[in-house]
Amino acid sequence: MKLYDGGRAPNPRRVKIFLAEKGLTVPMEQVDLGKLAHKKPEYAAINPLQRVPALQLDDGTIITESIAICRYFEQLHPEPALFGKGAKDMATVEMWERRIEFHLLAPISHIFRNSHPAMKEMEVPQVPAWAEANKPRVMDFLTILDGDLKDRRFVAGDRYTVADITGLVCIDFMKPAKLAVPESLTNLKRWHAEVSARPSAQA
Ligand SMILES: N[C@@H](CCC(=O)N[C@@H](CS)C(=O)NCC(=O)O)C(=O)O
Repeated sequence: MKLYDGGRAPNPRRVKIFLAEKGLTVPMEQVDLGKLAHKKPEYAAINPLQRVPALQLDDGTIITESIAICRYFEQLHPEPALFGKGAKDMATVEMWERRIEFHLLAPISHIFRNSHPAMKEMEVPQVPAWAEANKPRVMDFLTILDGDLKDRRFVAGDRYTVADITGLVCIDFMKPAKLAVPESLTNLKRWHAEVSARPSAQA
């Protein structure tokens, strides 16, 4: 088994935090996004979408999409249950995971990819107006999340889950996207401090 990793890029980081929470170690190969190694034929043969992460199993199967990779490990190593336990809990985790992917990770990615000079070869064409259009969307969703975190320790309830991992990665990804969490969102800041303090956040 081998995980094709992309350093501090947000999606590979989600998988690495997930593995750290499970206490798992997987052999990794670095794919240097800065050098556009993911666009070379060798990696395009692994993932024709030319994105990281990708997991190659011993039988040659390739799994891409961060959450699909995380689900693979969850099935093999059910504890701790990072996708929840039982119908209601699992649906709640899935709901928040998808909300955060669609309403936070996607708009932050659009902002970063369409405004950062380092992305000009990966996002062609860069559309600065699209970056601007997404800024209020990020702030609107953060305000909603902050309101929910008033009554909960973690994003999807009392236990740390994959939704916290995606949330943490998003908030950290705001920095290179030149965005900041407003000081007024105190519940969000409290949650971010707690999840950042976990050893897995070093991944
Ligand atoms: N939906 C995919 C997204 C993968 C993705 O976009 N990865 C980024 C790094 S965070 C990438 O490979 N970017 C390279 C590029 O855009 O050329 C997932 O969940 O893993």
